[in-house]
Amino acid sequence: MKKILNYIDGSYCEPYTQDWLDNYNPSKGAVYSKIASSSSIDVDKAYQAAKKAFPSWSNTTIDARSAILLKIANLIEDNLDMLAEAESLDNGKPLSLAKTVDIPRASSNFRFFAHAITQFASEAHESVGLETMNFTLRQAIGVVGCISPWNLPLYLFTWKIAPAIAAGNTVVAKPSEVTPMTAFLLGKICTQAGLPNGVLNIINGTGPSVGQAIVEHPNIKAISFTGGTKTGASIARTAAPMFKKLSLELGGKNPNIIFADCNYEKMLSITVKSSFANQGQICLCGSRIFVEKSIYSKFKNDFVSRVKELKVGDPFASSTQIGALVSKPHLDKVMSYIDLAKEEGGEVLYGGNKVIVNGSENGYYLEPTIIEVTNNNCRVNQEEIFGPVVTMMSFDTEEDVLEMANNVKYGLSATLWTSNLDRTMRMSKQIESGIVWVNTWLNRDLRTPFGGVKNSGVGREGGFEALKFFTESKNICIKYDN
Ligand code: TXE
Repeated sequence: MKKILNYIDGSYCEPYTQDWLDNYNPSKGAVYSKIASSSSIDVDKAYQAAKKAFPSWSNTTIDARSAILLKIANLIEDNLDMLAEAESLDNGKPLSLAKTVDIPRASSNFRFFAHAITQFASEAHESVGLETMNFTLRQAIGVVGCISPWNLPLYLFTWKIAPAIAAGNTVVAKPSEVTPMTAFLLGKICTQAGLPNGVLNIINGTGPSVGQAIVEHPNIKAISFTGGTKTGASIARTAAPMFKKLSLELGGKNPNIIFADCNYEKMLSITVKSSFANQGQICLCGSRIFVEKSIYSKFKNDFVSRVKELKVGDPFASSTQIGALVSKPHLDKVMSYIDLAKEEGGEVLYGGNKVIVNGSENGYYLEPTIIEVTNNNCRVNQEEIFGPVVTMMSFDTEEDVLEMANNVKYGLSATLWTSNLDRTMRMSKQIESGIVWVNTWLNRDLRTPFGGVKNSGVGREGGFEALKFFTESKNICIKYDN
């Protein structure tokens, strides 16, 4: 059976303990490869390689670093089909999605930061009249840790690694043990692109073992993490007393707010996507839909009939719009929320059942599910489900919906559908979230800050924010005689 190895100092290697985890193909519900189940010994080996590589890499010219990142971007593009197939097999997402979103975005991440680093400048402050000149150095931090989740595997893995290495750091990275395949394949691409040995080291294994060892490592100075809010809190508890730099991109329970004056057709088709793209396993999905009362029953009918048309099936079939959920435990978790919704008095308007796909009877398929609720305080409206499940309810006034949108512990993103500019400005300013999309969803310009407030995390990724995170700024103050 194929083995997913660690990538340390430019070479693939087995874990020190020779322990292995099963890797599942979610579309079949069957084990199809073995994953290195590494320990702190492997993490330290990776750290040593990264430490050795740091002096030279951090002093490599911006042009040379940028050129290598561009080569990685090109190689990802050249291997689009192979990587998309691997992603779809490992994660259960439709191949069409991996081909058009995940892998192209992984390539864009490297391309974007290859260019961004050439434009990254720092400030100078002249203290006029005092014969003093200050300037800011932004220096690479050293060895940094990047820990990523399973929902957008290569997309989010590269979103962290690209700025980290562009800024001159060396990296110990851990992909999710649920979806390690494309990160494993990236190792070879980095070698082909001429990335010096030790600049990127990839260690596979579980969160409590490998993730924890990265976070606890005394000399890994910064941690960039995307994943669940509980895990983020545990990472913060470990890293904060060690005074590490931390960027935490956590869960969401995002409101999708629909006013009667919106462009209805556009709203309807994008709402289907923002509800169910990637099986609803995107932290940015609009999982709480609020609809203005005057169009509520029309929306309810139209939305249900559109969602009924979505084709759940084998991720490799071209007609498939919704693939398999990522794992059996995750499917069970999502289904438990559907049961909870019923207990709480919610009405399942559509879906709620497992789907049996011919030839893939053990796959983790679930119907897209719409639940009508009457109270924003119920648990299904407050807790992150992270699957193909949305709730919907009506609202009377702008004030009411704003109160409900903000009455949740998360604050990652919000979507607003309206043609009223005054309302757009009023609401955008008051919604508690890191991102507000108006008349669109998941529209990403990589220069913009990305991250959440409240329990959705701390820190911002994207553009110069990411390069600032992955550098330490130092003020140099020079006094001179006139
Ligand atoms: O994520 P984990 P899980 C949400 C979603 C989901 C829930 C749990 O609601 O149902 O989180 O998912 C590593 N120290 N999101 O449990 O565990 C882990 O190995 C260091 C939202 O699968 O947070 C993996 O590499 N690392 C989210 C990464 O953390 C640890 C995407 C994320 O996995 C660790 C995924 C530890 N102690 C889930 N424990 C988003 N924001 O997009 C685990 N890890």
